[in-house]
Amino acid sequence: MSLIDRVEVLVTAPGRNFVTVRLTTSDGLTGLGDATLNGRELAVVAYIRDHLGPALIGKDPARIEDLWQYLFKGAYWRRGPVTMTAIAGIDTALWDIKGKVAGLPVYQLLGGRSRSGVMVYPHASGETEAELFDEIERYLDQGYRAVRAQCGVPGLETAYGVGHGGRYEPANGKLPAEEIWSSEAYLDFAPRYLRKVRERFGFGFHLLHDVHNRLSPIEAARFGKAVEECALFWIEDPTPAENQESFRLIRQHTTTPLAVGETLTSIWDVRQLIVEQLIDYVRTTVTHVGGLTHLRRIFDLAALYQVRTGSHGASDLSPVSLAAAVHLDLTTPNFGIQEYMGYPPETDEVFHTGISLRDGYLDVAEEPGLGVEYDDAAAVRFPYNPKYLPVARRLDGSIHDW
Ligand code: CS2
Ligand code: MG
Repeated sequence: MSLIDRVEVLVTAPGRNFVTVRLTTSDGLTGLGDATLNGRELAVVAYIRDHLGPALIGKDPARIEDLWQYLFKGAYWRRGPVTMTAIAGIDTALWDIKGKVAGLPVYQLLGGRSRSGVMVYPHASGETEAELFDEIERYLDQGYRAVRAQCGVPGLETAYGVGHGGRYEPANGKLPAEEIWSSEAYLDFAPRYLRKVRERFGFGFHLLHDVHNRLSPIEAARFGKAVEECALFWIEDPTPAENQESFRLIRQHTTTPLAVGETLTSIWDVRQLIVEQLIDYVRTTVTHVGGLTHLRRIFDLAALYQVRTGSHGASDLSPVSLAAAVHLDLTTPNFGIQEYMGYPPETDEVFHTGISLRDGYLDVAEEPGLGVEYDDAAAVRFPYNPKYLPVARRLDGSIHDW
């Protein structure tokens, strides 16, 4: 019988930091999993290296479900981003190995195709409306069916979601940068530019917008109402979701669809949002909810309540995460959309994937497992480079949700 022989935690920064788990079996098969937690990478490295990894040696890699329960329940301490990201790295690598053993792509193990491709949305952003409009035009010309729009807010020096003359990368600086936020300025400006986007480009594509936890429930309700005429695909994270019932208030006021979940780490964190139909899209992702084994469970719960999926796919999730997401998206009946920002060339030097993009749809290559190769020689050229996500302060200097 083939057993787990080696657990490696690989850290590299080709464009940004990524943590990758590589499992090797006694008969020489390897599996990869993403375990990147932006700004907290080394906490996950230590958790796998010092706690989970040693317990896996000599175990049967075929028993994915049992190993998941073992790692989750075996800690006694439950949930949380560090734990769930560490479990995800291992779980995803186990699915990769199972696919290689079977000689099948992972999506075949999950039930086979439900669709021919996975609709994605890229990020269009600009410090000014003119820059934003140029980016939207560029994406629509490239054939995307959906675009997320984020614009700088007049009067505020920085805004989340806005790239500065290139890719959007919020993790920056050896300590968290401090940004100033005004919900009043945002509430005044954002509905106006979103309306202009529709006036200029029409309604023939899906338009998305991320609120990034910045509003209170009643402010979010007002925002949702103000953008109803834009027929948005969704507004994302209108208010922090620790208090799941607060979405009831937003719901009572607006028909704008709501999406939540990128920072949440388990089915219990989205349970009420789903079973009370307080959201329309669940944005949990492979890497932060304990891998494919647990994400599948969330998606199945969502299906019962007509909630669709829309997984987080920012480029701080590695190409291994994207591959795993696309395999699951291909099979999930209640799939909605997948976030996709693409990667800079350095990232592609380390992670080789057969993922293809055509007419705004992603697909995987017909290779066994996840279809991702990790290039060790390239990876060592990009050493770990500690970086932090920013914090936000209100105009009076107090801390706000970033
Ligand atoms: C964002 C992310 O993609 C999104 O919707 O909310 O860019 C988020 O800020 C980063 O993933 C944080 O690491
Ligand atoms: Mg977001």
